[in-house]
Amino acid sequence: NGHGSCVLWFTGLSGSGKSTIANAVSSKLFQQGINEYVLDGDNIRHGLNQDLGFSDDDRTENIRRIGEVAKLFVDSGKIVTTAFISPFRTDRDHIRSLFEEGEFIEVFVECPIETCEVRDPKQLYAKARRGEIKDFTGIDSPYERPQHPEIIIQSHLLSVDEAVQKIFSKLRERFII
Ligand code: GGZ
Repeated sequence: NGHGSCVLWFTGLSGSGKSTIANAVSSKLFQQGINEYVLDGDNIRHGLNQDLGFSDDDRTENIRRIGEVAKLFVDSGKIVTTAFISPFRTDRDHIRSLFEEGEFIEVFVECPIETCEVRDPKQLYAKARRGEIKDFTGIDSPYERPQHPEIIIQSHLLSVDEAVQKIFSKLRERFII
């Protein structure tokens, strides 16, 4: 179908902009007639993974299943975009190992937690600070930054369009599109 397949694996804090940027990438790929799909909380945590919560073990299982689903989509020839916090380095590295060299593109959406907390679109940080949500990433549950991500998006410094451009450059550089 005229393009390669890969997974764009977004990782970052709640409120960092993963879903916004992932969806912007997805619609631009779609406009170009590229066979793409987005995996996010809406279609995964509410369906396949509705039995899972936010303990460390549940997050690991969440990410493991998403990795396997992403692999199926990549095998079917798509460009898959995933937007999950995926806080644990070993979990992300395990998923990387499922893919061929070059097929796994880790996109670190780097944003200071202070900025995420000010944005707080769903008031989840506020709830976590009040102790109404336990095990909240960045508050009382860890986030392990990627050490060698293929792409770093500093979402507090770039516009969504600039972030999309940066990701498209990588896809072109790798001859995926
Ligand atoms: C972090 C939580 C939590 C806790 C509910 N910790 O900003 P959102 O709302 O839309 O994105 C967050 C989403 C995180 O789910 P993931 O599947 O991406 O997490 S992980 O990869 O760690 O499995 C947030 C909401 O769910 N949320 N409780 N305790 N985020």
